[in-house]
Amino acid sequence: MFGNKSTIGVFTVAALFATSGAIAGGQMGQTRAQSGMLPYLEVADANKDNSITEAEFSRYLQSRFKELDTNSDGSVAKVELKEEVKGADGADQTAATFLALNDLNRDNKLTYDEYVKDPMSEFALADSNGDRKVSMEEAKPNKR
Ligand SMILES: [Ca+2]
Ligand SMILES: [Ca+2]
Ligand SMILES: [Ca+2]
Repeated sequence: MFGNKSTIGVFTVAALFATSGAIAGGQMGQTRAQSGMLPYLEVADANKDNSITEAEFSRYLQSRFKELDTNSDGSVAKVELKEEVKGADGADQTAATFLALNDLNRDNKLTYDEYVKDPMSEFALADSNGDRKVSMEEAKPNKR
Protein backbone atom coordinates (compact mmCIF):
# COMPACT_ATOMS: atom_id res chain seq x y z
CA MET A 1 0.00 0.00 0.00
CA PHE A 2 2.83 2.41 0.77
CA GLY A 3 5.08 2.19 -2.22
CA ASN A 4 8.19 4.08 -3.02
CA LYS A 5 6.37 7.14 -4.28
CA SER A 6 4.60 7.54 -1.00
CA THR A 7 7.80 7.29 1.02
CA ILE A 8 9.57 9.92 -1.05
CA GLY A 9 6.47 12.04 -0.98
CA VAL A 10 6.29 12.06 2.79
CA PHE A 11 9.97 12.82 3.11
CA THR A 12 9.98 15.75 0.72
CA VAL A 13 6.70 16.99 2.08
CA ALA A 14 8.18 16.99 5.55
CA ALA A 15 11.23 18.86 4.35
CA LEU A 16 9.32 21.40 2.33
CA PHE A 17 6.21 21.88 4.36
CA ALA A 18 7.14 21.57 7.94
CA THR A 19 8.48 24.93 8.95
CA SER A 20 11.43 26.13 7.03
CA GLY A 21 15.11 25.87 6.34
CA ALA A 22 15.69 24.86 9.94
CA ILE A 23 14.25 21.46 9.21
CA ALA A 24 15.38 21.23 5.60
CA GLY A 25 18.92 22.22 6.49
CA GLY A 26 20.71 19.82 8.74
CA GLN A 27 17.93 17.75 10.27
CA MET A 28 16.96 15.67 7.29
CA GLY A 29 17.48 12.37 9.09
CA GLN A 30 15.34 13.43 11.98
CA THR A 31 12.64 14.72 9.68
CA ARG A 32 12.57 11.44 7.83
CA ALA A 33 12.24 9.52 11.08
CA GLN A 34 9.38 11.76 12.16
CA SER A 35 7.46 11.70 8.93
CA GLY A 36 3.76 11.16 8.88
CA MET A 37 1.72 13.99 10.35
CA LEU A 38 3.88 14.76 13.38
CA PRO A 39 5.79 17.67 11.81
CA TYR A 40 2.45 19.26 11.00
CA LEU A 41 1.05 18.75 14.46
CA GLU A 42 3.65 21.13 15.84
CA VAL A 43 3.05 23.87 13.33
CA ALA A 44 -0.58 23.60 12.23
CA ASP A 45 -2.33 23.09 15.56
CA ALA A 46 -3.54 26.67 15.91
CA ASN A 47 -5.46 26.23 19.20
CA LYS A 48 -2.83 23.91 20.75
CA ASP A 49 -5.23 21.12 21.71
CA ASN A 50 -2.81 18.50 20.35
CA SER A 51 -4.92 17.70 17.35
CA ILE A 52 -5.30 19.26 13.92
CA THR A 53 -8.70 19.70 12.38
CA GLU A 54 -9.16 19.75 8.63
CA ALA A 55 -9.80 23.48 8.86
CA GLU A 56 -6.60 24.14 10.78
CA PHE A 57 -4.65 22.03 8.35
CA SER A 58 -6.03 23.74 5.31
CA ARG A 59 -5.41 27.20 6.81
CA TYR A 60 -1.85 26.18 7.53
CA LEU A 61 -1.30 24.88 4.01
CA GLN A 62 -2.71 28.07 2.54
CA SER A 63 -0.29 30.21 4.51
CA ARG A 64 2.63 27.95 3.61
CA PHE A 65 1.67 28.13 -0.05
CA LYS A 66 1.67 31.92 0.13
CA GLU A 67 5.11 31.87 1.72
CA LEU A 68 6.46 29.57 -0.98
CA ASP A 69 4.92 31.63 -3.77
CA THR A 70 7.40 34.46 -3.35
CA ASN A 71 6.38 36.32 -6.50
CA SER A 72 2.67 35.94 -5.65
CA ASP A 73 1.61 34.72 -9.08
CA GLY A 74 -0.58 31.99 -7.57
CA SER A 75 1.73 29.09 -8.33
CA VAL A 76 4.98 27.75 -6.97
CA ALA A 77 7.75 27.24 -9.51
CA LYS A 78 10.88 25.16 -9.08
CA VAL A 79 13.00 28.22 -8.40
CA GLU A 80 10.67 29.14 -5.53
CA LEU A 81 10.93 25.62 -4.09
CA LYS A 82 14.69 25.73 -4.36
CA GLU A 83 14.78 28.97 -2.45
CA GLU A 84 12.88 27.27 0.37
CA VAL A 85 15.30 24.36 0.78
CA LYS A 86 18.54 26.02 -0.21
CA GLY A 87 21.51 25.20 1.96
CA ALA A 88 20.23 21.69 2.66
CA ASP A 89 21.97 18.60 1.36
CA GLY A 90 20.66 17.80 -2.09
CA ALA A 91 18.43 20.88 -2.09
CA ASP A 92 18.25 20.90 -5.85
CA GLN A 93 17.20 17.29 -5.95
CA THR A 94 14.67 17.78 -3.19
CA ALA A 95 13.01 20.62 -5.04
CA ALA A 96 13.04 18.69 -8.32
CA THR A 97 11.61 15.54 -6.72
CA PHE A 98 8.95 17.46 -4.87
CA LEU A 99 7.90 19.20 -8.05
CA ALA A 100 7.91 15.99 -10.10
CA LEU A 101 5.74 14.19 -7.54
CA ASN A 102 3.17 16.92 -7.17
CA ASP A 103 3.03 18.65 -10.54
CA LEU A 104 0.09 16.69 -11.87
CA ASN A 105 -0.32 18.54 -15.16
CA ARG A 106 3.45 18.75 -15.78
CA ASP A 107 3.63 22.47 -16.37
CA ASN A 108 6.61 22.77 -14.01
CA LYS A 109 4.81 24.69 -11.34
CA LEU A 110 2.43 23.85 -8.54
CA THR A 111 -0.98 25.34 -8.19
CA TYR A 112 -2.56 25.37 -4.75
CA ASP A 113 -4.66 22.31 -5.65
CA GLU A 114 -1.58 20.40 -6.71
CA TYR A 115 0.30 21.54 -3.63
CA VAL A 116 -2.30 20.37 -1.10
CA LYS A 117 -3.27 17.08 -2.70
CA ASP A 118 -0.49 15.04 -1.08
CA PRO A 119 -0.68 16.45 2.46
CA MET A 120 -4.47 16.23 2.36
CA SER A 121 -4.30 12.53 1.54
CA GLU A 122 -1.74 12.11 4.33
CA PHE A 123 -4.22 13.78 6.63
CA ALA A 124 -7.00 11.40 5.58
CA LEU A 125 -4.72 8.38 6.01
CA ALA A 126 -3.60 9.48 9.45
CA ASP A 127 -7.14 10.11 10.67
CA SER A 128 -7.79 6.49 11.49
CA ASN A 129 -11.00 7.06 13.47
CA GLY A 130 -12.48 9.30 10.78
CA ASP A 131 -13.42 12.26 12.99
CA ARG A 132 -11.68 14.69 10.60
CA LYS A 133 -9.06 15.50 13.17
CA VAL A 134 -5.57 14.11 13.50
CA SER A 135 -4.62 13.62 17.13
CA MET A 136 -1.11 13.29 18.51
CA GLU A 137 -1.67 9.54 18.75
CA GLU A 138 -2.85 9.29 15.14
CA ALA A 139 0.03 11.41 13.91
CA LYS A 140 2.69 8.98 15.07
CA PRO A 141 4.26 7.42 12.01
CA ASN A 142 4.48 3.87 13.36
CA LYS A 143 0.88 3.39 14.30
CA ARG A 144 0.01 1.67 11.02
CA1 LIG B 1 5.12 31.89 -7.77
CA1 LIG C 1 1.24 22.16 -12.26
CA1 LIG D 1 -8.98 11.35 14.23
